[in-house]
Amino acid sequence: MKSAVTVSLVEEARGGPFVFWGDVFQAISMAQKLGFDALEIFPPDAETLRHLFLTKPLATAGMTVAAVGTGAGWVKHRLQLADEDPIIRKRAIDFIRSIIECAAELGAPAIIGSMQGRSCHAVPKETAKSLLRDGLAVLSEHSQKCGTVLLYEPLNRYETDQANTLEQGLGILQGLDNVKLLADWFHMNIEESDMAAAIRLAGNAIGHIHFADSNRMAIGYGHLNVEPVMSALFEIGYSGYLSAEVFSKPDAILAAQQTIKAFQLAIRRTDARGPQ
Ligand code: LER
Ligand code: MN
Repeated sequence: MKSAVTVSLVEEARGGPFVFWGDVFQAISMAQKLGFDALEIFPPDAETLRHLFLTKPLATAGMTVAAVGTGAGWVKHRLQLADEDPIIRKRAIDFIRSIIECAAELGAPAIIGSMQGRSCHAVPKETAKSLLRDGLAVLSEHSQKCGTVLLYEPLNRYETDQANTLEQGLGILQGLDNVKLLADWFHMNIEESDMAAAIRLAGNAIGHIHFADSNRMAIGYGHLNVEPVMSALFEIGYSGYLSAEVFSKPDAILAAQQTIKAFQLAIRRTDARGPQ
C-alpha cells in the first residue's frame, strides 16, 4: 500500500477536508520531506491543472499523483451528473472528461464524488441513479481510452442518496468494469455497520481509499479502530493508495505528520500479523 496526501487548489472549498492548500509546489516539497509516496490533487478545472506542468517537478521529487478530484465541478460550477437539466448534465460530463484527460497525463484516475448529485423534487431517486449510471458509463469509456480507471465514491447520507455504502456502490457499478470504488473511511464510519466486512465484500472492486478518522481528522486524532479495517485491506490484497482527505487541523504540517506516522504504524502492525 502507498501513502498520499491531499492538496486543494479551490478557494471555494476552503474549510473542506484537504491537508495542503493553494500552493501545489509547496505541497510536493512538504509531502516529499515527510515521506509520502503521492499527492491527491483537487483542482478548480482541468486547464488550471494542466498549466501547472507538474510532470517534471513530481518526477524530480520522486512522487506520483494518486488521484485527481472533480468536486470543483460541484462546489465552484454547480454541475452534477443527476441534474434535471440536460444542458447542465452535458457540461458536467465535459468538465469531468477534461479532468480525466489531464489526470491520465499525470498517470492518475479521476474521482466522481460530489459531482454524482442526488435526487430532488424534479428528479426522483431511481431517475437520479439512472442518470448517474449513464454518466458513469460514458466517463468510464473515456477513462479506458485514456488508459486509466475511473473512481466512484459512495458518500454519507447528508451529501448524496445515490450510494451511501460500499455495497450500494457495487450496485451502481454493476456492468461498469472500468470503474472502481473509492472507500472513504469518514463516510464509511457514518454509514457502514462493519467497515472491515464492507471492505471484504467489495474486495477487488476497491480502487482507492480516503484515509480519514471518525471526525475527518488525520488517522489517530479520532476514535476509529484502524486495525480490523487494515486487516481487511490486507486480506483483499489491496495495493493502492491510502490518501489523507482530512482537515488541515490543528494545521497542515501536524495533520500530514500524524497521517504518515499512522500510515507507517498501520502497515507495520498489520503486515507483522500476517494473513488472518
Ligand atoms: C466529499 O465528502 C468527499 O469525500 C470527496 O472525496 C468527494 O469528492
Ligand atoms: Mn472522500
